[in-house]
Amino acid sequence: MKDVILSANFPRTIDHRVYHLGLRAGEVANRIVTVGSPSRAHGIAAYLDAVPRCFVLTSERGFTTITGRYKGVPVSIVSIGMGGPNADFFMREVRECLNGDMVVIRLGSCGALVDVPVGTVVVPEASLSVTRNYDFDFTTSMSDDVPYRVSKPVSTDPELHAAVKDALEKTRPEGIQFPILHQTLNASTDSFYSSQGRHTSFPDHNENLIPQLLATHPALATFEMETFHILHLATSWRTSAHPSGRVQPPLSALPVHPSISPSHIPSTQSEPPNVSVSGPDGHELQPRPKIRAAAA
Ligand code: R1P
Repeated sequence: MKDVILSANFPRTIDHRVYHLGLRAGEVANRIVTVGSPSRAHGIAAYLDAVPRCFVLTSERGFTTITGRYKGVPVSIVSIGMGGPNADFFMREVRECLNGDMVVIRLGSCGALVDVPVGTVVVPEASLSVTRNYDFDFTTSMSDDVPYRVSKPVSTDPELHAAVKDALEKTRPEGIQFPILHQTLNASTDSFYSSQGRHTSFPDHNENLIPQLLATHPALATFEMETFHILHLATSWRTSAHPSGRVQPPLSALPVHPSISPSHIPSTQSEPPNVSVSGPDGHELQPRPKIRAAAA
């Protein structure tokens, strides 16, 4: 990746790669499964079609993208590491490499706040965020403020949520009887430790956090660290016309990286093409694609 920044606002390399994931248009599909670790990404990629061979890229910053086809449909698996900031890099940078809808399913592990066997699969309906309140005085605890802030919940895409639940039920291995929980609430936290109620040598003032959360949110079943931010960005994102009123040239028209043989890059463009609409001045306006997200 050539280390040249073209714009401080949205940095890309001179060959149009987004700066942290290292991708450019054509290398990531509209349908994405995101996971936390590269080994999991490669494990899932084993189910992709053998032909064409998958595109695999691990960026300088440790994001791994594997793009291939599943039964002919382009899919990417993206390993993003942990936490909201990494989820933010993922969502924003991938969005800039795509046209049309972006469909994201986060597939990850979580802690359980309900008494279910290890291995139970949960497909939450919504997620809220629990974050450390830096204005609370953690040293003295002499503060009128609360040590942790809890957001309103944000919903998953209902159609995608139902599709993920149905697919998991249909493909459940024989002999595994655990229920798939799907009417629950998730909490994404900004720490694996303090804001998930774990006790370390730091004065985190989190002794009452879990009982308080369960009292105010009885459907809360899981703790993890990424889903809320993915859902928040998915529901808040909307495209608009380019300020000039003209449709921006699709990034997917850019040539592929010369060091990667094009025959090794599965086409990511099986989505229906965007339908152009005209503004009052006759210029074409961008339609409004969606970002749809769910988690399991
Ligand atoms: C913490 O150990 C990590 O595990 C969970 C949490 O969200 C956090 O990222 O997710 P993954 O299993 O996807 O890594």
